[in-house]
Amino acid sequence: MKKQKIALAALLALGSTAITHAAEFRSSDIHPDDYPTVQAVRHMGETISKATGGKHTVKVFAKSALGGEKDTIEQTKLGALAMTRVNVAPMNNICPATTVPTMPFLFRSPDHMRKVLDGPIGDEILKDCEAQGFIGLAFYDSGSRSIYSVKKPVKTIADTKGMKIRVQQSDLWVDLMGAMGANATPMPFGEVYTALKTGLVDAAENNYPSYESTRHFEVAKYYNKTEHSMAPEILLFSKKVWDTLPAAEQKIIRDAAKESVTYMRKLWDEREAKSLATVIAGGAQVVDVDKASFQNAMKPVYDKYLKDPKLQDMVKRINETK
Ligand code: BDP
Repeated sequence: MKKQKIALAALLALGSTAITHAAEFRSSDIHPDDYPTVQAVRHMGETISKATGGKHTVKVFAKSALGGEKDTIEQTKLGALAMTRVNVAPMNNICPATTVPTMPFLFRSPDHMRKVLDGPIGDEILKDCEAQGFIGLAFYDSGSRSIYSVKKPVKTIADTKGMKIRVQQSDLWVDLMGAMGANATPMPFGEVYTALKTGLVDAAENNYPSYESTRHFEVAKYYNKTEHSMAPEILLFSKKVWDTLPAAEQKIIRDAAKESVTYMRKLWDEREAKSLATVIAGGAQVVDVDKASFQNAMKPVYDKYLKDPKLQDMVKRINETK
């Protein structure tokens, strides 16, 4: 009884807006249950549940159960969904700063990427999404993306000329492939397997875990190590829902998200190695690529997407990050 009175007094002291009901935050992901992004958000949910004494929980809907990334971003903006875990690419047209970590050949290594995204630059990018209705909670790893092709290997940029390559739904990606001389076909992730199989596209591009979990390696057996982008994953919370939560609970959610990054990275490193072994056992061929030939063609992409001095400065600081 006494405890209840104290709790009530504390809540009243915070003002009426601070009194919220217990919530089950629904979160979406296009990946299957065992994928590191899904596991990481579930882990975050457990942390939140513990820290709020079971008041708030997170339920992750995996495997595009609530739609593709463009749809779930929209639902999150409207507040119909509390959270969504997506790649930064479909945010490129919405939140300009997300183009920076998507840029081709920007990060020198996974460590470089982690260092940048864990620091002030990462926070600036996350913050930039707020004006568009999203609380950027964290970045997750997504490894390097490389082109995988059905009919022939890709060894230099001459090989991508005229190739139809599936990309994520982002203008930057269309131009990135254009700079390689390829024809980009933007489409949701869930449609790629059929597109490769029916010849609608000649190739797609992704990291090892996605190439493996989707079984794309069965159709496109050349995994050509272009490693052209390390576009990370981003975890977004609906600003509409966020604004109904008391500050103390917002802090719990932010901290739980940051903490889940360490957990995710461990799973990620393990999964990359496991996926590589699986695709090789399944007949995929990993092809070495003349990376410089691709790198040298990227200037038009930098010129077009980094017109804003703020973004140019970010790239400069990223390059200077040791
Ligand atoms: C994967 C990302 C996922 C994207 C997918 C894609 O984890 O968020 O939807 O690539 O290419 O690596 O669409």
